[in-house]
Order: sequence, then C-alpha cells, then structure tokens
Amino acid sequence: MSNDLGRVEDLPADYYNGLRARNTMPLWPSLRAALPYGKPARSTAPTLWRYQELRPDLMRAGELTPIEKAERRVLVLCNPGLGLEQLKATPSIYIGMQLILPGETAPNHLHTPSAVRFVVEGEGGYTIVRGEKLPMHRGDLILTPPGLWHQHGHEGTGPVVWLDALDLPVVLGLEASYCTEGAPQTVADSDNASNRRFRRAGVLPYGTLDRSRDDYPMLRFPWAQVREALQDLAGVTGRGDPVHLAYINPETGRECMPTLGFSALMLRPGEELRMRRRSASAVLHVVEGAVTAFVDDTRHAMEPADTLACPTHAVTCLANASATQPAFLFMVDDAPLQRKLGFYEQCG
Ligand code: GTQ
Repeated sequence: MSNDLGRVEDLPADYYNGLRARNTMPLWPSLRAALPYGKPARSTAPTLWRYQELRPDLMRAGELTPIEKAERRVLVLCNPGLGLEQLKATPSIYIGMQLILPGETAPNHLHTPSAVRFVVEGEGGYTIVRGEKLPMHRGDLILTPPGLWHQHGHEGTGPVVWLDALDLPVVLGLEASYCTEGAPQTVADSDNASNRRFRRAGVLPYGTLDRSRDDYPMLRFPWAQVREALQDLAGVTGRGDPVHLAYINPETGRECMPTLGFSALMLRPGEELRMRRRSASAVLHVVEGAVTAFVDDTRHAMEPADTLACPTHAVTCLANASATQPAFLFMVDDAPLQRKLGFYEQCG
C-alpha cells in the first residue's frame, strides 16, 4: 500500500508546466484520488426532501410559470453534497417533481436520457408514450425509455404531481444528452394496452415466443397491481427477509430500463429491515405509511411522498414506524448500469 506517492511539488516546475502545455499530466500525484484504497470517495450526502415542504414551492411554480414557459414544470431535487447546479440526487440519478395543472399539456418530445414517472398526487393526468395513452394514478410507474416519444396532459381537476427519475447525470457526463421536439402523437393503441398484454407474470401473449424480444414491451406498472403483489409476497416471506419486488421487462425477465433499476418494498407493521450494502446509489420514496430510514450515520423520519437520496456503498436500515399499518416504498437505483459496467456488488 502506498500512500506517499510523488507530489506535483516534487517535480521541477518547468517540467510540470511543460507537460501541461503539451496537454499531458503525471498520474502519480492524482492516483490515490482516482483509485482510493478499499472504498470509493463519496460526496453524495444522505438527503431528505419532505413533500410537505416541497409542495408549496411546486404549487407556487404553477402560479409563477405558465406551462408554455417551462415545457416541463419541474423542481429538481439536488444533492447539496454534489452541488445544487449539478441537478443530481445521486451521482447517476436525476429526480424532479413535476406539476401539471388541469387542461395543460406538456409537448411531445423524445430524448437520449431514460426517464420514468412515479405518480405522487392527483387524478386525471396521463402520458402518451409510443402512441399509447397511459392513465396516471397514485403510485403508478410509467416508462419513457430513451428515444420514445412522450407527452403529458391533464383532463381532471386539481393539481397532478409526479416524480421524474432520469439517468440524465450519466448521459450528460457522456456528452450525449439531447432532445427532439415532435408534433403531438396520434393515439394508435387502446389505453393502457401494453400493461393489459403483459401484466400477468407467468403468462405472456403467445406471439412473444415466435418473435425477437421487445426492449420495452410494457410501459405502465399500476400501483394497485404492485401493491397486491407485495402483499402476496409478504405472505410467503419470512420476517426479516425483504418483501421486495423488481419492476422488470416481462419478455426478458430482466430490468425494465437500461441504466436505472426500479423496485417496490413493503415493510410489515413494526418491521425493521437491514438492507444488504450495495455499490449502487439509490433514491427512496415513501408511497404509504411512516418509515424511519437510517443511512450511514444519519436518521430520517419519512412520511408519504418524502424522498431520500442514498449514496453508493451506504449502510441502510429501514424501519416501519407503525406497529399496526404496513409501509410501502418505491426505490430507484443505478444497479443496472453498474451491472453492465461489470462491478456491481452487494455484501452483508
Ligand atoms: O417530462 O419529459 O423532469 O424531458 C426532465 C426532463 C421531465 C419530461 C424532467 C424531461 C421531462
């Protein structure tokens, strides 16, 4: 183990300045920062965004900024450890809270980053993705994969709010983020068609067997179905073992998006769950119930619609604060990206 590598100051100034002038740098003064021993250097702060605090600011945005002036009316949840301007909840995950008011539409576009919506509040909202109109109810997950047209609208009364999760920090880091505007889509399929085709695990539309797999066969995961599946799973899961479901591509059985992973957790009344420590960073969002989250050496009392950023390699413990009611959480993480990069690990 070497922690006393040569420093810049050890080099003749003319040599070092000459290297710089020729757009080169010596590695050894920076090596330990690039490859720290044992565990990565982390700047991400475990950070809680309380919906009760955020909501008034979001409603005020609805008064201050018409949708035409915003395109997407979003307040971004920014991790102070990473710098607010970076628009990062974790190093890889962008989280926004989007507001749409009755009668408004957010124009059709597509982009290179992957996005999903997780509905937080209100009725009457919808997203059209790839010509399929997808209703938005509390807790529904809707995919807008890279390169698929999507536009939003609101046919109800009262505000509709959802959480946006994007891999924008990754795609920006690759200098590959851009978007294309399009004419409004024509709805070409029945409402919610892809979910109706694929929602039952264990049986698939027969034609699936005879054609190549679709990257994104199912675009909407209604909360009512996920909640029911969690309760079924709880019935056959020992206490202390996580009641945890992954949102998957039903044709491949693998993650439903290329970089970010999505999952739902149920904490039974009074249950305390020590999560396996993982190399992935994550964002937790409470759907129902009261949860006390311990992340490394921080403690967060979470209520419905509260959102928490968890750094890579964090020690995470989740406790249901109620002895009588279950609690439900939605989780976003970057495990799919880390698996593809070949270093995803979990321990403990
Ligand atoms: O709704 O399409 O939070 O394009 C950021 C970028 C939402 C969206 C965001 C987007 C969208």
